[in-house]
Amino acid sequence: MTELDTIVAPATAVARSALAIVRIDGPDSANILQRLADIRPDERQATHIALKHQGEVLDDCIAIRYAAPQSFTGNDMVELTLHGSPLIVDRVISAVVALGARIAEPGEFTERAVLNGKLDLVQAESIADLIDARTAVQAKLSLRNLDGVLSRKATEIRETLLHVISRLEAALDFSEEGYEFITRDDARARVERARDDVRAIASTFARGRATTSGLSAVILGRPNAGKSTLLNRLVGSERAIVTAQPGTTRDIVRETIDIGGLPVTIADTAGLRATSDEVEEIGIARAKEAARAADIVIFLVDASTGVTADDHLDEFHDALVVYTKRDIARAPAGQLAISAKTGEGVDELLRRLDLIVRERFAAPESSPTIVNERQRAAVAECESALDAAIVSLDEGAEEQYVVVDLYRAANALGALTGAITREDVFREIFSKFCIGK
Ligand SMILES: Nc1nc2c(ncn2[C@@H]2O[C@H](COP(=O)(O)OP(=O)(O)OP(=O)(O)O)[C@@H](O)[C@H]2O)c(=O)[nH]1
Ligand SMILES: [Mg+2]
Repeated sequence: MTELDTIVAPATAVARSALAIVRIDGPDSANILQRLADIRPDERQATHIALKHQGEVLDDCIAIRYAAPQSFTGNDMVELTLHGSPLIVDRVISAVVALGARIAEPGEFTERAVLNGKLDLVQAESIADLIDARTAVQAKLSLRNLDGVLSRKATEIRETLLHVISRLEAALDFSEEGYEFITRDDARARVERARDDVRAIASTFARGRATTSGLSAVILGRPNAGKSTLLNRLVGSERAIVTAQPGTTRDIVRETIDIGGLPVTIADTAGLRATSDEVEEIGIARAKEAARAADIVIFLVDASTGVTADDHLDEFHDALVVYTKRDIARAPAGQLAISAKTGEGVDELLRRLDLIVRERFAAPESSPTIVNERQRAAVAECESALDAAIVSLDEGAEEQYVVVDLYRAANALGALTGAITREDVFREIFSKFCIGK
């Protein structure tokens, strides 16, 4: 095995701040620290040291030394808490590089943690999501996956499959003697339960993705319906231009607010109407395109004119229809009505939006949830392999065919968490399964 590089990088944003952390990871980390500070701090003891390089003081800092395998990466590691000056961070990193380390690649510390089995792939991904989280609900979902809710479920299902595989394979080895290590009914029942569990995980994708990436909402409606006025009220600032002239908004204006615990990016668009103005027409095309791609469409109807054929409301049947200008006109009974100008009814609109986000998009609070395309693909592969295995079992196919699909399913779950597969099957056979010798 080749010797691991020692790597260095700032762990905090490079900006003026009270403190800044620099991480050094790899076999040389403690030696480099010793050469900069003249001492080798005790493991896991915050130690106040002066960093010097080539006769110059770099900073006065707190160093913590971790010894493998008890560190975030599982390697020998040093964390330096410096004063938060980008210049100091730069000089310290240059000194560490001069002493033999190299600058870390993006994500390399976490990658090392995965390679050392400190984290699995899902946990590594959830660290990135957690750092990107903009709302408490997003942070909660990332923390659950970092804690291993999804990984544990995937591992549990995978172990069930490996158990079935090992018994079917044992039956193959001993087929001449006529031993049966698992009945087909038992195998089928276990595989079916695994398939149902995997299906349940697969079904969380839309919500998991929506929760991590946030949602898009588009405000549509005819010119002067009050779209820009509503956007401004929702974001609490004069973000979009409002005038009494129809056709004011041309380009899309976007702002993100928290609704139902998720970041929702709201787009104010050009009013929909037939027009000969080229710029306005482009704006209207963009509005429609944005609405088709949006998670939520809020369709504003001016209560003083009501719905007309020009609205083309039928093109957006999922839209939440909201009557505006209730301060000057009455909306049809039972319809959600607001005045963006006075604020009447806007709370009710926000409650409705909150409900839509929670009921249609937010991730469930407790079940294992997948959040990205890589995870979706792995789970889908597993589900299709299990479907195939069930068909084979039902058709009375030989064990060896069933086993091929079960391996594919187990490997897909292994790919999800980053685990290895074939060796695990051996371990399952040898550790728990005594063949009587
Ligand atoms: N009385 C009343 N006037 C409103 C209300 N909402 C908007 N307006 C007025 O209606 C006019 C148009 O408002 P905007 O918010 O610019 O309408 P818009 O839908 O963005 O219009 P376009 O950008 O042209 O498509 C302005 O004069 C607003 O002050 C409301 O709830 N009540
Ligand atoms: Mg507007």
